[in-house]
Amino acid sequence: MNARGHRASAEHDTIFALASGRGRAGVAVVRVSGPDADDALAALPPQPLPDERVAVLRTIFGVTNGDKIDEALVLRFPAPRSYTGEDVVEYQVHGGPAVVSALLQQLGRISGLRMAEPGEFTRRAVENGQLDLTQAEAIADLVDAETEAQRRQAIRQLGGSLGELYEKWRGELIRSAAWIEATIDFPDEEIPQDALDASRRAIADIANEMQSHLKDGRRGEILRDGFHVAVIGSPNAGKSSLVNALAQRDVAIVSDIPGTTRDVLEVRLNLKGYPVILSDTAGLREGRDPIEQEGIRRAHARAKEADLRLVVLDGTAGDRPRGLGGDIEILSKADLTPDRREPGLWVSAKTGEGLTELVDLLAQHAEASMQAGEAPVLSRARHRLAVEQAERLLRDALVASAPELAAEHLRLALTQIGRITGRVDLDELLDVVFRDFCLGK
Ligand SMILES: Nc1nc2c(ncn2[C@@H]2O[C@H](COP(=O)(O)OP(=O)(O)OP(=O)(O)O)[C@@H](O)[C@H]2O)c(=O)[nH]1
Ligand SMILES: [Mg+2]
Repeated sequence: MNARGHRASAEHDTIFALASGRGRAGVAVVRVSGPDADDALAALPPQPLPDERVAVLRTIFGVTNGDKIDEALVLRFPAPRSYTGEDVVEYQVHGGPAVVSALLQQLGRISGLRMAEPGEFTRRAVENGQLDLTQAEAIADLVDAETEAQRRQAIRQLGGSLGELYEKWRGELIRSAAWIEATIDFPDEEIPQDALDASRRAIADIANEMQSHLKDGRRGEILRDGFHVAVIGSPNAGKSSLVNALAQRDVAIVSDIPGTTRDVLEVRLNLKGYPVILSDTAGLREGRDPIEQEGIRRAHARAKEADLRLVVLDGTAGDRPRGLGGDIEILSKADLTPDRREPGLWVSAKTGEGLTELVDLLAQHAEASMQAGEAPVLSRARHRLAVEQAERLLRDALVASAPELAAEHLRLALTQIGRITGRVDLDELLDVVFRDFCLGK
């Protein structure tokens, strides 16, 4: 076990994989991690190891037939100062698929080496205490980030801000738990009352902090997943045309036959740095056939789930449906309606009139529900569930009728928090803190 209580991975085998993207590219990166990484480097071909952390140009030869594979830049990152915390070797080769597969094949022929499973490098980084789980998630988010705001959130989380907050809570709770456990384990000792009072106050403070941490309008999760906008309205109102115009692509079928759209169709947009997912839906009316009825049922369901409902009203129609439960209403087909008596945002999918204003409006709504302040935000439902349960358990601990019960609630709360960052080695930590606080001083 290392300082953070994670098992050192000396018993791990050595793994390798393409670390960069698939397909042809100028350069591809192949990573090798594990105790045999250096030996593998020294085997292709047999020659002394380069200095650590210095890029060196090497000609790579096959182990079996001595065939020249490629000229590569190689880098060594000896443990523990590497991504995984193990010995790591990286090859930068020319990014052709045949080059990459030849190198992977050669590595596979070295005994003790095997292909990495998806995510295995990062998993080892977590196991070796290089990253906590929230940081591992942040790496996945950073790789997936499509917009500026997503990138900012991921990089902040990678910096450890979220993990640090949870670790701070965990550290304080462990102290409080230690005092309460002391009253149980050492009933004859004099446990200072003000220490117990301070513990209770700390628990109450953290429960309140958790409460406000949870009251964030799901902004971190929305930013990760995208802000969902359901486009709803009557058949033929121009919903699909509008979605196509906003996406600047011909994604949805448009026709003058009412009831054209049946399925829910999603397009991802980047509106001023914010990820927005538009859902085109079936026009709402009494469905004519079972398929259309199912489409309408899906439209209602999507509207309910969405973060925002954009109602498209047919600008050319005399009577317009009201009460569709929209957050924003727009009037369509502005180009066909030169004589507009009705106030509102008029939009034309055909001429582009009003689209800039609509994009601004959507971006404003997206920004308002995603923009984060300086405080670290929950970015996954997994975090939210754990914090919710932990808060409840802390409140239970505060009103518990006996110290044994309070201690049990606290332990469960600690486990919940520990699960978020991946640090659940509670007993060990409790022992350490307990020794410091209650016995040895
Ligand atoms: N001139 C003009 N025609 C439009 C505009 N928007 C839509 N239309 C026409 O209106 C008709 C219906 O458009 P759609 O986009 O298919 O309407 P919808 O709301 O998706 O209809 P459903 O899928 O049936 O619910 C088509 O003939 C479009 O070409 C517009 O801005 N200007
Ligand atoms: Mg449609």
